[in-house]
Amino acid sequence: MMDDLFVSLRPRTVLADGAAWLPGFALPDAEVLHQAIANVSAAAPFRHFRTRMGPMSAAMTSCGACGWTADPAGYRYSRTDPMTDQPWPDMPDALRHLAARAAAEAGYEAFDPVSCLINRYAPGAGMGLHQDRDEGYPEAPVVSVSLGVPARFSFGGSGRSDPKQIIDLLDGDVVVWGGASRFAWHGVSPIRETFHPQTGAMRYNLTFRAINAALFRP
Ligand code: MD6
Ligand code: FE
Repeated sequence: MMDDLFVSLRPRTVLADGAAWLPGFALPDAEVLHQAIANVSAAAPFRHFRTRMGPMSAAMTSCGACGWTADPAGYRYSRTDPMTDQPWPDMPDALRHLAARAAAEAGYEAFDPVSCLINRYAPGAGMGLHQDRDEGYPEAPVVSVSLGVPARFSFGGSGRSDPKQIIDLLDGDVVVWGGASRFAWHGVSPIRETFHPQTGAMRYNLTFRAINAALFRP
């Protein structure tokens, strides 16, 4: 009841051509999502990748046929988890279906993600401005699900210094972007210290991606 009220107070919003914000879309699946995060991270633990710029403040893991990895040499999608040398855990069907339903809501039919990157932000963690451009599949959108404490998200254009929209992503919010917005610059401000009943001080973000198999690395 209260959930319905809050959802109706934050209507679906087109952020830009190809990009839609679906407030609360994933709330009915929250339990399943939390269970999936627990299962995936039991097999493929959260870790802070080190890049040329130093360790990332968000901890990450993945599920699906490949996972996003980083080291000082660069970024790539790998078939195995470099921490365990095992394949990444399977993507649960419920997650794949949620992502496909969200994509369809935003006008992208038949979205079939092969990878889900899971980011975990503790208070103070954030993500600098970036583009998602390692997927080799520009026709497919990225579907992003936020869980737990809020995040201030900046969403710009395809030029790094284009004007940014600032939006607060709350528990259960989904953002879908593709088309003309597929290479929009975006980032997450440092997470404030607050509390969420399911996640404590943490925020989780799941991004579902279709990736060109030719780009997978071992
Ligand atoms: C986050 N999200 O929300 C980080 N990338 O924590 C992303 O970097 C992102 O939300 C591509 C598409 C959607 C996203
Ligand atoms: Fe991104």
